[in-house]
Amino acid sequence: MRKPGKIVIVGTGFVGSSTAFAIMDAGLATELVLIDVNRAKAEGEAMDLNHGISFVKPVKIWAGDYEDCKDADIVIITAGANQKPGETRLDLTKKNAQVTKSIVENIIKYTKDAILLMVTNPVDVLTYVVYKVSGFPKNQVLGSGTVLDSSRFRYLLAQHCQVDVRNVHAYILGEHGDSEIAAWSLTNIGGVNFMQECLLCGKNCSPEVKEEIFNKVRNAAYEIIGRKGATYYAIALAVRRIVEAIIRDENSILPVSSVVDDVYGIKDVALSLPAIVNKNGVAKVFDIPLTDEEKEKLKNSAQIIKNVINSLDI
Ligand code: 6V0
Repeated sequence: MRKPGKIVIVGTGFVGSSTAFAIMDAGLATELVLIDVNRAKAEGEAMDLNHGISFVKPVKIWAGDYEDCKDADIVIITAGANQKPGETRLDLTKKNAQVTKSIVENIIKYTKDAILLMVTNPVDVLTYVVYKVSGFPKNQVLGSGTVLDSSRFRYLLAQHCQVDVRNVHAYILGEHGDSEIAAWSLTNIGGVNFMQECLLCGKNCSPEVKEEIFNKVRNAAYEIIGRKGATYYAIALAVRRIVEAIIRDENSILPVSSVVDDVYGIKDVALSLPAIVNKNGVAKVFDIPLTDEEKEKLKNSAQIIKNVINSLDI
C-alpha cells in the first residue's frame, strides 16, 4: 500500500478548502500544499487547518508555490471561476480553460510523475485541456467527473426506496453537466437489477418517477447554487474518495472522467465511465454493457463535450 503522501491543491476557494479539510480529516496526506493566486487566501486556509492539526493524523500543511509540486503524488486543481446563478457549466469554459492552461504549464515545470486530478468546471473539457497541455499519459490525468452526480443519484434512489445508500449501486455517466445520462440498466439495489424488479416494493418505478429522480440529479447544482451560491461539501467528499482510491491503491471502480480510447466509437474526448482507479490513476476504463438508448445518449454527450473542446484555442 502506498503511504499517505504529498498532495497539492491549486485553488483554495470553497471547493479547494473543503477538499483540503476532507483530506486532512481522512488522514490521507502527510503533506498538504495549498496554492492560490490569492496568496493570502491560501495562507489563511493553511493557518485555519493547522489549528486543528492536533485532532488528526500527523500532516504538514502550508501555503506554497508551484515548486512544491516536486515529489507530489497528486495535484488537485480546483482553481477558476465557479458557476453563477443561471450560468451553465459550459459557459465557464473559455474563462477556465486559460486559467487551467497556465496552471498546468506551471505544474509540469516541477513534476512529470504526479497524478493530475481536475475538479474545476466544465470538468470534462478541462480534464482534456490538462491532458493536452501536460502531455502526461492518459492514466495520469483524471477529472472528478460524475462521481458526485452518481452519489447524488444513489442518495435520491436510497431516499425513494428507503434503503441504505451503500446498498444502492448506480451510475451517472458521460458529461458532468446537462447532457449526462443515468445508466438505469446498470442500477442495482442489494444485487437485484432495479429495472427488472425493485427489491423493496416488488414493482417497477414508472418512467415519470425515474425521470423526476434523474432531473433532480441533473439539476442539483443549479438548485444548490440558487440557494447558497456554490456547492462544495459533497464535491470535496467525492474528491477525497478519488484521492483515497489513488493513495491506497484500491482498484476502486469510480465514474471518473478520463480521455477514453474507443468506447462505443467514442475517442479523444474526456468523459465519465466506470473505471478502475489505483496508484497509477485511471488503470482501466470499462466498456460497459449499456442499452442501445443509453449508448446513443452517451455518444450525444461525448459529441457535446467534443464540440466545446474543438471551439477552444489550446
Ligand atoms: P471559488 O470559491 O471562487 O474559488 C476559486 C479559487 O481559485 C479562488 O480562491 C481563486 O483565487 C483561485 N484561482 C483563480 N485563478 C487562479 C489561478 N490562476 N491560480 C491559482 N488559483 C486561482 O470557486 P469554488 O471553489 O466554488 O469552485 C471552484 C471550481 O470548482 C469551479 O469551477 C466550480 O464550478 C467547480 N466545481 C466543480 C464540481 C465538480 O463536480 N467537478 C462541483 C462543484 C464546483
